[in-house]
Amino acid sequence: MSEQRYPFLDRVNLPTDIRNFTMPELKALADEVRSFLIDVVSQTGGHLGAGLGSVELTVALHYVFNTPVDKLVWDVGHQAYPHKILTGRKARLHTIRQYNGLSGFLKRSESEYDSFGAGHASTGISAGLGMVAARERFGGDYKVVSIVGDGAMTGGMAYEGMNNAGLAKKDFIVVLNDNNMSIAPNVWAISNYFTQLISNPSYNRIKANVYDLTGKLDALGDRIRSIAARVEEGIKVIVTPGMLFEALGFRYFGPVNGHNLAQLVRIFRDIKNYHGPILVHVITQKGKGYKPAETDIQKLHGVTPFDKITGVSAKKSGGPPAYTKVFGNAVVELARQNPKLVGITAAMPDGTGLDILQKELPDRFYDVGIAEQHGVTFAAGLATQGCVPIAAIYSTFLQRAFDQIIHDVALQHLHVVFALDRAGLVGADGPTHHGVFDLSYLRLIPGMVVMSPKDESELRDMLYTAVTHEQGPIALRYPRGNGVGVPLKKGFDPIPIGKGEIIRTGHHIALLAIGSMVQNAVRAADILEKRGITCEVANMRFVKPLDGALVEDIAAQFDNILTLEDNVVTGGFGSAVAEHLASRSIRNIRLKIHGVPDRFIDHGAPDELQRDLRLDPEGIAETAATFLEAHLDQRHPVEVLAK
Ligand SMILES: Cc1ncc(C[n+]2csc(CCOP(=O)(O)OP(=O)(O)O)c2C)c(N)n1
Repeated sequence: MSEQRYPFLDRVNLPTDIRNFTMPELKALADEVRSFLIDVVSQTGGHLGAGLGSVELTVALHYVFNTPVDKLVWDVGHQAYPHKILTGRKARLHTIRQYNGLSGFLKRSESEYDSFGAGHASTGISAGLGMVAARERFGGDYKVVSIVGDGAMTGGMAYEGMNNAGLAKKDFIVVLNDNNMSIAPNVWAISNYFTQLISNPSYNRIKANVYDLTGKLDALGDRIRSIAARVEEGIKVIVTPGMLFEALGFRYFGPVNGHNLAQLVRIFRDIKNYHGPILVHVITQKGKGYKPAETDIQKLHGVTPFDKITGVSAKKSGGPPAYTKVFGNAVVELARQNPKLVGITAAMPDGTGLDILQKELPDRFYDVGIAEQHGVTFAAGLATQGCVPIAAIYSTFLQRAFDQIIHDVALQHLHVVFALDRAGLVGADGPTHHGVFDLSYLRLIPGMVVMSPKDESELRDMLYTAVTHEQGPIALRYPRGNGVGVPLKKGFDPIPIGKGEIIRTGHHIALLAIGSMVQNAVRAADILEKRGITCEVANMRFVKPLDGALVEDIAAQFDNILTLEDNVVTGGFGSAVAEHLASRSIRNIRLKIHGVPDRFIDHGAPDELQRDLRLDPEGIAETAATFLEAHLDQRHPVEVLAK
């Protein structure tokens, strides 16, 4: 960092360093934070748009509040890069999302300023309220401020938290950071409601007058202020009847221009010592201050390294199509064949590939907001009336809807197709986003079919199998990133439910693999062959129902079986194999379950993480070889490999 480029930021390591800044200095600092953010993220990649939009808000909050004693609770966390810059981490920002580097989200173990970890949306209000309750219990003296986006406000948990907070009536500040965007444009009524709050001219005029009045009354103390506030409340009820936040027990302040530092500082200073739950509605612009991000907001939400001048990504295009894209195209093909088919996303049209359906057949597409639980029950409702809903939800976010899958879908044997993108190790987003639990949490549900394709062509056939299954819930999960490059045939072929396939024959050891691990198993077999060890490789396709006959067949031929999955070893694919062998009293074979160990896996490039966990081809080959070397040791017939 050069002296001339960041004269103010160079003076700042922690928020205490800015608290005696003048307003012009503070503004200069905010500009430098923005430039620094663009400088670094253009080289590292990461989340950009949300951070650019929250620069002034972050500066103002750390200026006015006594962090880290006062607690800032950032919802989701992808907007917190400016917060990281101002809280002792600017020198390490260039390591963000990299192996052993800073996390791309909030992380309690990373900094005392990260009062609550995040990555999934809509948790901020509940977590903040918990801190408030603890403060009341232990008699602490600190403020709690939860910063929540308008996108996160489409998640039901935000209202569960507000409802509770309004009832508790304790001092608690919620900042609604409203940029009218989720990752995609924000959806439905709540977003319209926020827009109304901003654009209702009569209300705004009165509101501004009332706020100015209360502002000018500073010297006259709390009494007049509270009378003025009551007048303001009365006006609000007349002008915007049924105000949602007020009804939930929050005092509403705003809208405030989230890029006007002086105004932000003033309002935070004003409300800081007010009592009861308060909501400050701050209007920001995603991508603010960087033209390419302002104009292509969605694209520059999360970025790979890019050219700072043009905003164009340095990522090379080409190569096999992404699984997401193959899925999105297949959905459209199938939807054209079957008028009952509809697609559902929870705020991730581009991420799931359903944007293709949205574009091609808009009336067959639903974006329910960041509301996975609702999305699943909504799908269940659709299924009761003969629709074939495809709920396309990332593996990690579907965790939210576990009970809905059981109670609303599976228990009623409803034909809902679950398409879980980003299964396995996702890489730079890290532990909040790895999709490594789905095989376990889906497998235990009665009547659920769980499958995973070995490549993008099989993904198409599995999707076809799923939409024609008609006998209850069925899930397919596939990884982030590009397919393996196999040719895509025209049309679809059904896959018999519960049938795996042998894709390579060998003599020394059987590798039973699921999903993306099939490719790694084949490459591991190549490596081992050079060492004189030949492997039988099975593409098992289904975790449930497991191809028990195939497992028994293999057990009859091989003393050594290695199962491979990019799911936790607990309760996943390998467990299914072990349970099957045990249920048939097949005990004379050695089984090793190789997968993601029973701990949370940090962020890093997917290949680095796979290498670390010995799930890359070399690691699998090594694991298999070591397993075979121990062949003479018959003391451990079943072994779970968990580092
Ligand atoms: C439960 C869950 N579902 C989906 C996502 C993916 N996601 C990350 S950020 C985001 C949009 C958040 O919008 P908002 O809260 O308005 O924040 P902004 O990016 O606009 O600052 C979404 C949908 C998530 N993080 N968590």
